[in-house]
Amino acid sequence: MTTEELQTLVLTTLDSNDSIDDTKELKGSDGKEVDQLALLGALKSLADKEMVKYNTIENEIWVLTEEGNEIVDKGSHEAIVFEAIPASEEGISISELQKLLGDSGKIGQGRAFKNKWINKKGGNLIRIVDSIIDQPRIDLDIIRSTGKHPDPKVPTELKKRKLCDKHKIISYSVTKGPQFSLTIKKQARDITFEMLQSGEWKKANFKNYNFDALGIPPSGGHLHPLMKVREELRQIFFEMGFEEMPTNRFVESSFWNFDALFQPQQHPARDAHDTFFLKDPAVGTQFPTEYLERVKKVHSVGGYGSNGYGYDWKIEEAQKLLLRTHTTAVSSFMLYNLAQKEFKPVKYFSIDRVFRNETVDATHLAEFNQVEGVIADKGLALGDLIGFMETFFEKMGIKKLRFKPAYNPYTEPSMEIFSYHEGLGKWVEIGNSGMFRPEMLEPMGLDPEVRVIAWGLGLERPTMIKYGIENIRELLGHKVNLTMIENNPICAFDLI
Ligand code: FB9
Repeated sequence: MTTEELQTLVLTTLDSNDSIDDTKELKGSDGKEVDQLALLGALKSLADKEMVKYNTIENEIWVLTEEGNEIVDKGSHEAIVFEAIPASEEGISISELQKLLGDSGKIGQGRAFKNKWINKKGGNLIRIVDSIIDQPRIDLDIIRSTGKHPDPKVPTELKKRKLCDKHKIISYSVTKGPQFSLTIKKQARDITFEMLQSGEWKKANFKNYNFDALGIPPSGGHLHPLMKVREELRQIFFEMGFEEMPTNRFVESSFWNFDALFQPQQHPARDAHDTFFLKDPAVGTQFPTEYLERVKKVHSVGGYGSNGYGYDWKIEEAQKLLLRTHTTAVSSFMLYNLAQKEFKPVKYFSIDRVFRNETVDATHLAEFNQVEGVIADKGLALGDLIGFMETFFEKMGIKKLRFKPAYNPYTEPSMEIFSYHEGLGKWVEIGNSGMFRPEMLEPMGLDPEVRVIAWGLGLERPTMIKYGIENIRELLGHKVNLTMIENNPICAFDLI
């Protein structure tokens, strides 16, 4: 029944009976009890117009479960067992009975025994009483038709056998309101220009303001899960006393992205297959010239104890502008600036987008967010790097780490980092790390004593694992479902 139909039913009933003691008695046009929830909506708007007044009536009634209804219809399991056992001496074999009654047989046997209706004789079951009273069936039938039982203990017992449950039934008592009438006058919601012009507003019947109305929840922005994980990682770095590097420059020169990191100009990562080079502007020219000369030298002929790469280093190559392939490009710039001042130990971090011309697949896009930690201090060793990473990943909820020797042009030694992921039940590669090479640090002007340890990981993988996202396209891109963004919980690493 529609709200309008329900309102008419209430008004006409009130018109003829002055009040409705319990709307549970109200029968709809289909003769069935009206839906109390729908009725509430109808009553609310009639009460708003002061056409009726209503109070809520709460009743608790017992309602049978599916099994309870079955027992009323077919009898209790124990009664069915009794009926299935022939009244004869030899009775029936248990296996026979099992075949006959299936599971209900098992349940029924136990109770029939307990009720001292049947007993075992040899391998068979026999009756030990002539007839029985199926009390549960009787009681459940009473409950089904009345919603209660003369002996309140009975339904409670039957509830334990999951045969009935207590339900709260809401209904209403209704009386006429001061504005009662059989016709529902449309209420004006707002005073309009026309009403003011026509004076209509003087006799209009305005809808009351519902100051309890919650109103439309203000929709606010939602942080993308990646940004939530990013914020968590930033807090971890700040907790560990790190300073955030400025990463707001996606376009870098090949010099800071590669050359400064002692990555040779013919390195495969430096060709357009892996790196997005800019067409316009294609080159950058602002470089600290002396430093650039030292970089040229260490690449071409070596120095600082290194043989270098022994190739003809070209400034044209270093000038090429590109979309940074790693935030390590920012680290090189920051370490160079550090070398220009009185040395002091530093701890830097960066979390931002990097771009690689890679084939897009379920876990790789042409860009990802790199997380990087860099620590510079005199006398740092590999053990410090491992120690720092254990502390860092511990705060990410990642406990068991393993390190595998690896290679990066700008770090020696280098290590890939693995952690055992209980949920995935396997060792997961969670990042890369190493000690920046002297060929990178000393041309900057850093004291040879200064050691710089660094590690990096991606933001996407931990976010996907944390939010149970299989395919990167569900995390980023036009296929992302916004509800996932809207209602995904705040990221708390200790839950990873
Ligand atoms: O993030 C990665 N894996 C990862 C990280 C956390 C994690 O958390 C789970 C809850 C447990 C799960 C997985 N990786 C690094 C490993 C792989 O996913 C890898 O396939 C993809 N890598 C990206 C690069 O892909 C081309 C992740 C990204 C990455 C790799 C290396 C660095 C940074 C990001 C680095 C570095 C570095 C090394 C030395 C000095 C300075 C920086």
